[in-house]
Amino acid sequence: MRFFHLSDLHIGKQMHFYNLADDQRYILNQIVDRAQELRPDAVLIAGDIYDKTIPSGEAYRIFDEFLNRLGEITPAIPVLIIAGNHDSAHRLQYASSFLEKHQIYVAAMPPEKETDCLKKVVLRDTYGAVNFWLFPFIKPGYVRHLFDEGVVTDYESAFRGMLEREMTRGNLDYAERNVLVAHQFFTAGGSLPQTCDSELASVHVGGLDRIDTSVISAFDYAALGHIHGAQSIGSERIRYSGTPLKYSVSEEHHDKAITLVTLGEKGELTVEAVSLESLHDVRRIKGTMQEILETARTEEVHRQDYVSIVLTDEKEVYRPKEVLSEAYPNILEIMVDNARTKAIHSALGRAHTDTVRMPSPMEAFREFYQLMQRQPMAEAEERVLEDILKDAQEEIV
Ligand SMILES: [Mn+2]
Repeated sequence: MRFFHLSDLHIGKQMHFYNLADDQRYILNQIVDRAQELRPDAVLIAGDIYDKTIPSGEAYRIFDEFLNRLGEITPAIPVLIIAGNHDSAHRLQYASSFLEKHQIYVAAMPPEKETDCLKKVVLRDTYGAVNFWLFPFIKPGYVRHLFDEGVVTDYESAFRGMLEREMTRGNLDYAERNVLVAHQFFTAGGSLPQTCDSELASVHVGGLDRIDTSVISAFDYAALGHIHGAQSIGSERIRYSGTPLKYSVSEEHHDKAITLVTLGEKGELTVEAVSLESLHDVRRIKGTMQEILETARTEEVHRQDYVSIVLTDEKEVYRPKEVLSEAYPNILEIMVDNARTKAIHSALGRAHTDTVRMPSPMEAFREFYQLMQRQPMAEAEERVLEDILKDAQEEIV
């Protein structure tokens, strides 16, 4: 059994106000071409199909074209889809019973009623059945009512509870071959996956959304979505495929790929990366105005790439964007790194580095308070804020 593992398509996403529709069409067409060539037995998409809960007409059209082109391949390749935290479960569920007739299986809504189960799609190869478990993104509050009081206290107990529920009902048997498709924040014994800027907003502060991989280690393979850089977590069998495109400058060194998984007999697994080539790259350029223009003029560079430019001129350039746009039309941002900006950084008491650490809510508020009140918060005020932040975090659960 060979299948493609994809996730986090984020169709409809913009990057610094650039519409990525052409980039997304290009990469999805390439995925269809690879499917045509490699003939996987299934295509798994582990959540965040769309970037927004209310996708634009254009975003719907792009995904529609993708499914249609995949559907033209014969014999048909089943497509297994779950909802991520960016998707609207209700919208993604639309027409799913119709789509199923065309071997497109969508699980967007978690079980609601006592009698509901997780969606299991069974595909067969020469060794027998492989059960694909479609586990859409959940928050504890989505499923708490299905359990006794006090069972679901956080994301981990909710996720574990849902799997145990299937075992108790005799649906899930780890002696068989099982593949999990899920979209959550998994950690392996306290070690976190490598994150990047494009998924920052999805990952909660405080770590309440973490689920340890021990909860899913009995699966033969876990096809995960949510984290945007391709990586295994804790074991080769548990993997984030990452986004098919770079969605932030922090991903400049990512190798975007389709994860190609081959399951043999129970216990046998091979994971490969099928490289994807994007229409435009996302990268950083650093230098003086003259150096940057010179490179653009004399070297074979992809000028259409999405670029983040750091200017190092000591004498600051007037209207740099107008000049640089001639060489690079798709500029994401222009930053200045010289004696003046270094002085500002050191006056703010920050180490001057290229990466900016996200402050905790407490640190951010402390800084804001200082700025507005021209004095630090009193101890009693800090305690009030701590309570408010704690309440807010509990609400997330
Ligand atoms: Mn995502």
